[in-house]
Amino acid sequence: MAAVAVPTSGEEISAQSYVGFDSITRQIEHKLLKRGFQFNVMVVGQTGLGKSTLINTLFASHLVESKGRFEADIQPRSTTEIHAQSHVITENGVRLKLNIIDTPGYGDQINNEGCWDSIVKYIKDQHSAYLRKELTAMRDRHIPDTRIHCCLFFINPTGHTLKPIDIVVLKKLAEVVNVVPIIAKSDALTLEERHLFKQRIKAELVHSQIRLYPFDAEENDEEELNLNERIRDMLPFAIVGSEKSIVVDGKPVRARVNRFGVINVEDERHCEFIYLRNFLTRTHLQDLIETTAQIHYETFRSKQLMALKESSAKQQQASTS
Ligand SMILES: Nc1nc2c(ncn2[C@@H]2O[C@H](COP(=O)(O)OP(=O)(O)OP(=O)(O)O)[C@@H](O)[C@H]2O)c(=O)[nH]1
Ligand SMILES: [Mg+2]
Repeated sequence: MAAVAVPTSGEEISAQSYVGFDSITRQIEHKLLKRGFQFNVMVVGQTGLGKSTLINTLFASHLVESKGRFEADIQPRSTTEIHAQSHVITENGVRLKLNIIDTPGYGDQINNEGCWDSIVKYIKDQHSAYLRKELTAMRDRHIPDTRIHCCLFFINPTGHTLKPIDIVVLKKLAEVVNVVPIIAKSDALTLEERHLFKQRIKAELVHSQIRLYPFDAEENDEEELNLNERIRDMLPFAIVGSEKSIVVDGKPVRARVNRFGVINVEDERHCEFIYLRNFLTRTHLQDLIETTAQIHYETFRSKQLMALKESSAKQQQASTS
């Protein structure tokens, strides 16, 4: 009888007869599709930069109230409190539960000290709620996820530099959430000005030691690393938002009209809106969700658990002395 070679531990072998575990990807897919995906995006930035408008543009329907006027007699509306809205978007049988958190613009007070506090607190509160659910004895099999997966940070299109307040807020946010910077209302800049502004912002971020998403992970393959590099090159995305459709060549497009003509939001020669949309929905959706859980939430969780341990050790010490 021929001796059968015993595979060494860890060696890759293929099954001799069909076992069927290759269907695991279909099983996972089925389960995930049934549950759907939850994606939570937040918009942050100075007042009037088009945060509410961009949300509407992104998801191509009028989801959030913005200052954009439909009729001449409607007063402009400014966002006055942190406001979350949920929507379910279905595409080819995939259900995306989208939570959009609109925040009031900051930076128009004389004293802007602490204007970011409520925003950072909101982000941490979601981590805290998740941790509490995770720690309960009878925890649910599936914990609803309200953690912010992506924070779009709006930069004023001045063409010069970031405001000191922006640097402070960016720093605070980057500690707790995936921050994606965007140049708002980029129709205010020529392509040349836009390019120079981007370089300046990048240099300022490096100077202030602000490290933004995407982060390279050890498990990333070459393709993913290249993609991240391309995204980092492009950041901040230069965006134009609009809720209005204008008919161009017989087709309705999201666009703005200014003194230079029609700016088509979805035309990459005009702005980088489609790059942002692809990044959010096609290439980095899952990574934004994973990074939130594995980096930001994990940091929060270990800090909280350490604090809990310390306080219970102190209590014990006090009761024995
Ligand atoms: N030129 C230009 N105007 C824009 C753009 N996006 C929005 N606007 C206009 O800017 C104004 C403010 O837009 P909002 O979306 O309400 O701004 P916001 O950032 O939500 O404002 P707050 O809620 O007050 O912080 C509106 O009149 C919009 O039509 C853009 O890309 N370019
Ligand atoms: Mg608003």
